[in-house]
Amino acid sequence: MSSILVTGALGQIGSELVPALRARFGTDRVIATDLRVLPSRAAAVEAPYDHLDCTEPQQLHEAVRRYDVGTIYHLAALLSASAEAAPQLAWSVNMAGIYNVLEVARAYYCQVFFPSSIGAFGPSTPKDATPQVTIQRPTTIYGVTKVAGELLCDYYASRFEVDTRGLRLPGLVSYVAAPGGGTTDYAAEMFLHAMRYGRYTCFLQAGTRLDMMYMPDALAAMIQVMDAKAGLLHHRNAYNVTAMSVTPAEIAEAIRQHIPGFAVDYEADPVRQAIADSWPRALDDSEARQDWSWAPRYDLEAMTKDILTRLQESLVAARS
Ligand code: NAD
Ligand code: AKB
Repeated sequence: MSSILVTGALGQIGSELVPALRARFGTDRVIATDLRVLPSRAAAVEAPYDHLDCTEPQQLHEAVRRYDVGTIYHLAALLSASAEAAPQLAWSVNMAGIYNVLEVARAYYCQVFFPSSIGAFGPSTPKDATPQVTIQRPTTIYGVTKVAGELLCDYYASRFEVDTRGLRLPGLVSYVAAPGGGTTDYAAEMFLHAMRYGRYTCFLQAGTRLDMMYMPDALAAMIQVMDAKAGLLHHRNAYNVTAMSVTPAEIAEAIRQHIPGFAVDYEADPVRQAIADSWPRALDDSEARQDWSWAPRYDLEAMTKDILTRLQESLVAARS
C-alpha cells in the first residue's frame, strides 16, 4: 500500500496531523518531512522522518519514489505575518512549494491536500456569511499565494486529472505546538498565557472578529475531505470551513469562566491588525456541510474547556 507524505510536518498543524494519520493508517505509512531538523523531543513526529525542502523539486521526487507516496498533505508555507515580513521568501516558499508538489503529483499520480485560508479573501470580499464563490482580491502576499495555490490546484485537477482537494481554514487553536507566524496566533497564545501567567497582552484589538476552529475539528476536516467520493466535490479548491466566529474579548471571557482572574491588555500590532481587518468576520461553510457532511464538534465553550483541561493535565504531569 502506498504512503502518505506530509510537508512542513513540524509546524502547528503537522505536529498533530502526523499522529492522527499514523493512528488511522499506521506509523510506517506516514512520512513526516520538514525543512527543519527534527528536535529530539518531537516524539509525535518521530520516524519515519526525512529532511525535505519543498522548494527543491529533486528532493520531492526522490522522497515520493523512495517511500512509494500516493498522497501528499502539503503544509509547508510561510503564514500571514511572517510572509508580510519577508514577501519575496513567502512567494518562493509558498508558490514554488505548491508548484513542485503538483508536478510530482502529476508524474506519480498522487492525491494532494492544499491548505488554503481565510487569508485568501480581502477587503472587498463580503465580510459576513462570506460565500464559497465570491470576490478574492487579498491585499497580503500570503493571500496572493493562497488564491494562486487554489487556482493552480484547480488547473492541475482539470488539465492533468491530479486529485487535488483543499480547505479554506480559519485560525486554528491548539496547545500541542506553538503557532508559526500567523495573524490568528493570539488565540492559541491566550490559552497558554492564561494557564501559565494569568495574563496576556493581545496584538489584535478586543473586538476583532474572525473565524476560528479547534485543531481536532481541523484534522477531521482535512482527513474527511481527502476521503470524500470525488463525485461529491463541487468545489475542490478550496472549501470554506469554520467552527466559530469570535473576538479576542469573547475568548478571554470564555477563559474567565474557568480562570476568573485572567487579565488581558490590548496593544494592537499595526501590521497584524491591518491583516485581520482585511479578512472576513464569518464564513458561510454550507457547501462543505452539503457536499461532504462537514460539521465541527467544538464551539467556543467546548474548545475552552477541553484546552484548559488538557493544559492543566500536562502541567500536573510535568510537576510530578
Ligand atoms: P507552521 O508555520 O506552524 O508550519 C509550517 C512548517 O513548514 C514549519 O515547520 C516550517 O519549518 C516548514 N517549512 C517552511 N519552509 C519550508 C520549506 N521550504 N520546505 C519544507 N518545509 C518548510 O504552519 P501551520 O500552522 O502548521 O500551517 C500549515 C499550512 O496550513 C500552511 O500552508 C498554512 O498557510 C495553512 N493554514 C494554517 C492555519 C493555521 O491557523 N495554523 C490556518 C489556515 C491555513
Ligand atoms: C494566519 O493567521 O496566517 C493563519 C491563517 C488564518 O491562515 N492562521
